[in-house]
Amino acid sequence: MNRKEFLVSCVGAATSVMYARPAFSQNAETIEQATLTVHDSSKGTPIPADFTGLSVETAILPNNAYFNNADQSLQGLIRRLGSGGVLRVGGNSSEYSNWNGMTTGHAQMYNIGPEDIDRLAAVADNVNWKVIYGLNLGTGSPQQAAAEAKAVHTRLGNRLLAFQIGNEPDLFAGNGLRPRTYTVNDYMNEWREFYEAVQRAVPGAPFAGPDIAFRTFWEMPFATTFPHDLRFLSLHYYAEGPGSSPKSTIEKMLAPNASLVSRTADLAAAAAAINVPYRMTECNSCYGGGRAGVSDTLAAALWGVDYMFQLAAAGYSGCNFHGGTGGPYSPLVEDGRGAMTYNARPLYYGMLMFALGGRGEMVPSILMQPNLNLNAYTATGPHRELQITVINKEPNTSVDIDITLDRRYNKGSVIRLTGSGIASKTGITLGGSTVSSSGDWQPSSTEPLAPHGRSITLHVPAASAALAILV
Ligand code: BDP
Repeated sequence: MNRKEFLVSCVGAATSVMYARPAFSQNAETIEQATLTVHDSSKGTPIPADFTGLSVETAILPNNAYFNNADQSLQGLIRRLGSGGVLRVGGNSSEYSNWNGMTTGHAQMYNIGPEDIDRLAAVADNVNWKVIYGLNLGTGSPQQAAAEAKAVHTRLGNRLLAFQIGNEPDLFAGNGLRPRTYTVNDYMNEWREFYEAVQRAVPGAPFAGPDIAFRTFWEMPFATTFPHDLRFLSLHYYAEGPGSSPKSTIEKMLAPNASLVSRTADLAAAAAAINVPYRMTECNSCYGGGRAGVSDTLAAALWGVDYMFQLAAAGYSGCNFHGGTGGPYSPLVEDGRGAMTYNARPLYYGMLMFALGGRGEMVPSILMQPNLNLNAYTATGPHRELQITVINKEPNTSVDIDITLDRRYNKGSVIRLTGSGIASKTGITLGGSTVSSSGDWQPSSTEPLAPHGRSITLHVPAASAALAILV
């Protein structure tokens, strides 16, 4: 499937039709024209209410300054992203955890105890989010996993969306956790053993998997071997990496990535074979913790909102951005002025924009544009309001978009995601406002937008995104 076919198959991601752009448009600060035809009376594809997610390293659990009932900052920032999201706990560190002092004979680096699960559960309750919990396959044992799962299940109850067994097992053959000959069959044999041990301790416990890094040919055998045991299939994705490489650039992060399309096709086929949803359980702009000057810029905010819409349009049930507070890619960062105070990074603003414009059902639309790095997504909200999100990832080219609609609307407004330039790390605003460290945010500058009959014009400056809401 090529990119164009992929876009056509995605309801809600405007199908892009490119036309040749005159050479002069490469100059700084040009303005281009585009049109968007929105089929807002068509039936849409629902965006799941628990689509938004965050992903943290398991190693963060014993840090009582992170998930802590008394903290108002982290909880406020999570809450601002919407009620009913999903926290995923896992990552590389999940393969080196010890459960409650139980030994497995392997070198394990830190201990998690019931009190750590209590704190996680208290925060999940307070913010009304669910949890995906990764069990240690790398250096763990079925007995350890069963005991840990029992404690997690007892405390989280219905908030537990699923357990996963192992983090990126498709990399085990290369990262020293297993022999170089390790295959998906070996993984499935181990998975079954862990799964059965957990089921004996917690009958009916929900599971998902295989939580792989990128070898999506693992999805189909895994799905069809365990067709009745999985709530959803999972995958990870990083747009580029590693963070230490100067080749990890803003330009590369923002470029269309064909591997996401082909991996999604494998994942979707496997999920369809056993009729379950599929979720991006860990992802971000750049692996290796992200790259400063790339993952923590306005460009990452634009990348993030675009990527969330791309996944929603491609049928994903959700998307968990990795980071906690670590690395330049983290949507949240510790304030540095004291324990338990966090600040929103640019990527967080992208997530917040999705929270505002990614509700309800994605409806089809067609974007005609002169080969710009520009995407549009259209969704009808719970009250039939129309949400049009346009993301202009061009550093120097603005665009005027003539929008044609099926339906008539009385009035509209625009909220913008902007900063002082695509590489700016500070001064990012949404609706003219910043997000406070307790998650307070409200737009200070919404522009009115008057629909003329069934048409409107929207100007989207270079390196910015605009959300038009019509009612
Ligand atoms: C993923 C791991 C996660 C890492 C991330 C990274 O699952 O634990 O933190 O890569 O490289 O592969 O940043």
